[in-house]
Amino acid sequence: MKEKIISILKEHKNKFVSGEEISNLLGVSRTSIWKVLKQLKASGYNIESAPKKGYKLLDDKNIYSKEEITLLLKSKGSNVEEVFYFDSINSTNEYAKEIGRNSNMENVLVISDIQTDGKGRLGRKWLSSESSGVWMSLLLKPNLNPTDASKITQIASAAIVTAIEEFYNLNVGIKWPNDIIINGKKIAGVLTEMNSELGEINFIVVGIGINVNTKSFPEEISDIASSLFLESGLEIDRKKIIEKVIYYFYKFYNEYIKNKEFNEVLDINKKKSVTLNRDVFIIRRNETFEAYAYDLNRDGELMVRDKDGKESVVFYGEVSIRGVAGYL
Ligand code: BT5
Repeated sequence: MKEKIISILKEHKNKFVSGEEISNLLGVSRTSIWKVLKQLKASGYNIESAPKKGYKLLDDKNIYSKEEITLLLKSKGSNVEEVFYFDSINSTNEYAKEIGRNSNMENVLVISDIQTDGKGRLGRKWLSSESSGVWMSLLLKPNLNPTDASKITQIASAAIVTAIEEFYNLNVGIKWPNDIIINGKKIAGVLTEMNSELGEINFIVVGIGINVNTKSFPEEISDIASSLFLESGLEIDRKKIIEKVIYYFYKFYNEYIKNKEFNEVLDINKKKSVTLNRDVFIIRRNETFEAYAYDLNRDGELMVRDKDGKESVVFYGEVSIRGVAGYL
């Protein structure tokens, strides 16, 4: 009902709509409408109420909630079927995996304002502070071979880059396989996790973390991390970033799932790569070796050449990459 009342107020933005009118439209009592309006005011909506006239929505900017995100996605015809929103959660990936294990739902988007135990790859941490970033996970159930799951990371990276470049005049790079980089610093990361058995995928969770309006970072990552705000000076409503990233994600994902067409994603990953055409350290468990990264193959895996000229493929998931001359 909350979502419906917000829609009605938005349709009449800056105009009064009476309690009776809302009550007739929704077929519920004026008392329950009054209760919802009270909740909406408490959660930040600027609603004027006047006796006999009713209610007028004055401002709904920057409200980060299930209803606002759902309405925005719906208004753009998104493939997302359901949004779960939290003010705080341990990790949106963990929650999405739980839904994946316990239900038949898919195309579910889990979002939290804060993550208390945000996860990176290989057991690393993802710092996810309040009111500053987009921390979200999509639950998918594609009919794919488990070996193709790494392509989902590249689809997400391509979507993030394309979306960011629509809003900001910034040059965005991809550090293979999952880091989004601006001016040499990390502003976003992707963590794809899969649950599969007997050669079949049960579900995939793609977790996306984007530092949008973050003003500063803790010392442990301040050398390597940045945000869209710090790089551009622009503060943007996080919902807009969500909507665009999700839009491009599904554009590329549907192309791949329905038509097995991965070329556009591969092209973006190559064109935007800050890893290709340079010497890199490949860090695999306790072993590190140096090689020249010269291409991505058709599946988006990194192709490298070692000092003896021997060529090999580096698979997603098992490695970290560092530039020989620093983080990149
Ligand atoms: C990643 O891992 O980059 C994947 C990040 C995925 C985060 C999303 S948020 C929503 C969803 N729910 C989750 O729990 N996770 C996903 P990796 O490549 O392993 O990078 C982790 C490293 O990035 C850390 O070891 C830090 O050095 C650095 N780091 C941590 N927090 C950061 C931040 N907010 N911004 C930039 N760098 C960060």
